[in-house]
Amino acid sequence: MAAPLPKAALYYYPSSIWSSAPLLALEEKGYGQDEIDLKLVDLSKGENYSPTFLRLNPKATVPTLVVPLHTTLSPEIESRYKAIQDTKSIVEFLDKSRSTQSRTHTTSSAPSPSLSPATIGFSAVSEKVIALLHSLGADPNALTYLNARDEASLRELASARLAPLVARRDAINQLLSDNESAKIRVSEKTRNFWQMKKAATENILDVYAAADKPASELDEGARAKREAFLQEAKTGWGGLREILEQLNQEIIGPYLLGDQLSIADLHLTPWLARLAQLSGGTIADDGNTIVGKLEARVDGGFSLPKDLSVAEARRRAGLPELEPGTNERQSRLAALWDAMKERASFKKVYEDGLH
Ligand SMILES: N[C@@H](CCC(=O)N[C@@H](CS)C(=O)NCC(=O)O)C(=O)O
Repeated sequence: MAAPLPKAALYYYPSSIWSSAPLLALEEKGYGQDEIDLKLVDLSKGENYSPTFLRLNPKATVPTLVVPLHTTLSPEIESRYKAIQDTKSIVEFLDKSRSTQSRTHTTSSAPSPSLSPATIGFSAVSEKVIALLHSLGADPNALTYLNARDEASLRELASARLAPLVARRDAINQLLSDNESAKIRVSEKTRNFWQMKKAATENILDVYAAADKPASELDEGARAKREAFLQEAKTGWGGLREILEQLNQEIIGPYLLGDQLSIADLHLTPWLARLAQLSGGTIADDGNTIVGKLEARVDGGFSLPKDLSVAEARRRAGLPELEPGTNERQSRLAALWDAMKERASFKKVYEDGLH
């Protein structure tokens, strides 16, 4: 019997923001269940810092896609692999690697639309939006740790996020001590990386661990740390206003590039889903509600222009009319949310709620 064909493996964590982009892509591109191995990396246990995972991705992030090299697709030759280590390249790879014409290496008969922008102009918009979503100021993971505007919301945040942070710190400590006792052997570079991640984790942990105490009971150092944290949170969340305005402006509607879904929508959706969740949004909310909650969280006085008609946006997305004759209006981000929410890919990736 012929050896099985080498397969690609997607390393992911179900509730991670950026893992959701390739997971949406797998559905949208019609990949068969057995075409790609899904390998869970438990971020809450710090599994991404293990030496094995670091060999695949020295930045220790998911998603990571390990693909067989083209020249060795023949099963007779021992397979060689390369790891694709960032969300943008992974989604592009998944888009290019399944086409409607090719029926080899697939058990799925689902259609496989191209998700690449169709023109040079659209490519430029798409690149710009993806770069903006992955920029430092827009980092949804940082905004997750910083989701507090005052001492009360800091207490709430700490009670939800302290345990996973402690687990991560402990996992890194274990790796450092295993290396110290020569149970494992890693390079100086890896040891430094662990130490850097440990310090970053402890920085936040210090603030969370003291969250229950009123400021008057904190020593000077802890009080200064809390103040710096709340200031960073304010700056981080405040900076989102401009980013939301820019994104909203770029969206043609209902999708970024009009009535056809494209790659950038697969980045926009997980980004928006996490920020919506952090702002108190739920899977049941429609676009106007989600964007309203986000606007209130970022800056109570701000609202994106509602320059699309809901009826028109729904028509463009191929969705049934809601109540005939209403002239409700919405922002472009809201229209994108409503359109994405109806897609099978979204329903699958967010079946357990927003994350
Ligand atoms: N620039 C990376 C960012 C990926 C990223 O931040 N992944 C998060 C999960 S959404 C992660 O793996 N974090 C683990 C960690 O830093 O400990 C990409 O685009 O893939």
